[in-house]
Amino acid sequence: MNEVKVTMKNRRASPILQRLLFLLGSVCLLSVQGCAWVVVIAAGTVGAASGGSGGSGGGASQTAPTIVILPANVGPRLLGPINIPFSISDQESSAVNIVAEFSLDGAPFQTATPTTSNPSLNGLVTAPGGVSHSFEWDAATDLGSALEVAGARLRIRVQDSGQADLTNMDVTNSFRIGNLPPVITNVTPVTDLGIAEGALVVRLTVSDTLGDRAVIAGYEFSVDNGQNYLPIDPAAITGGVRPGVEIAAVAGGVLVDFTWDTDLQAELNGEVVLDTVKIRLTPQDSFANTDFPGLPVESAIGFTVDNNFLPEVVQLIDGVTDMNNPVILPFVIQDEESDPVAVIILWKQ
Ligand SMILES: [Ca+2]
Ligand SMILES: [Ca+2]
Ligand SMILES: [Ca+2]
Repeated sequence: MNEVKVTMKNRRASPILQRLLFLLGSVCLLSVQGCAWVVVIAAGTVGAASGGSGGSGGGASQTAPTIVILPANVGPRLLGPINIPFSISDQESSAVNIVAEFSLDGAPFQTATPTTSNPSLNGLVTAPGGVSHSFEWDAATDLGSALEVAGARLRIRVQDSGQADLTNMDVTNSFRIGNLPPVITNVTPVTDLGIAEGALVVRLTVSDTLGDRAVIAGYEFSVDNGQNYLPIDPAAITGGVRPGVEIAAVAGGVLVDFTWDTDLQAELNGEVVLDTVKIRLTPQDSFANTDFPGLPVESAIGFTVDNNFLPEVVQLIDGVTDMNNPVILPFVIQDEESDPVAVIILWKQ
């Protein structure tokens, strides 16, 4: 009660205000516990009426707390708990309350769900030089079924405990949350009449919804119509998107290719000398230095790889002509793959 009287004397309150304060004093008589609370409200009201600003300090007036989110630039985050550190300064070191809100891709701000481990949003300690706190946002809950958002912003508004003013705030930059892996489509070996021989160009389309860079993490082939796959030897992959080469994928897809040396593959493990083959490729996202493998995609149809060389007669020794004995004709056959061969012998006069 004493504090109310002093405030009135200093500020020369108007008759209307004097009556208001008298009423407030009466409320205090009815409830001793409520007195301190009413005095604070009354003092703040008088300060505003006399033109005092929130930032002037001094006397019983309250300056509004200020908040700074740190760091200034929030980088991309994986979908999950997102920790946003901030600092709150208050001239009177008042306990403060915060309200955390988020906005996705420019939509209006709405309440951000704190994680269960996040400390209370009320009664945060402050100091004139600032006190560090953090807000842990349960972004996965608020994003619902969205696994990837290009532009999220989080803002935190702050008020002195018991004050209604929430105008002081800070907002993050627009940052990205989550990731969808890249997608490969249209794996198409470029063959002549469906038959590949030697170096085979394989074309494919790679897309990523947010344009992340991608690599092909798995190159495989199958000779049993896709039941089992074997790795394509890295030494047999050249050009274009060979292993480790990053692809600047875009949402609409980018057409790329690599060359598979099927002949070298045959030399290395003999699997594709003459076979009906399928190819399977697995993309991987390089976003945030984490592995986001996409689904493996196989070539839609099988194609024939034919690196089987024809046998050759490399030596034929003239037989000895002797009408009384069989004619003996020694010859040498060579085959690159040591295939068994059939021999047809023709003669003419
Ligand atoms: Ca304050
Ligand atoms: Ca991605
Ligand atoms: Ca052969």
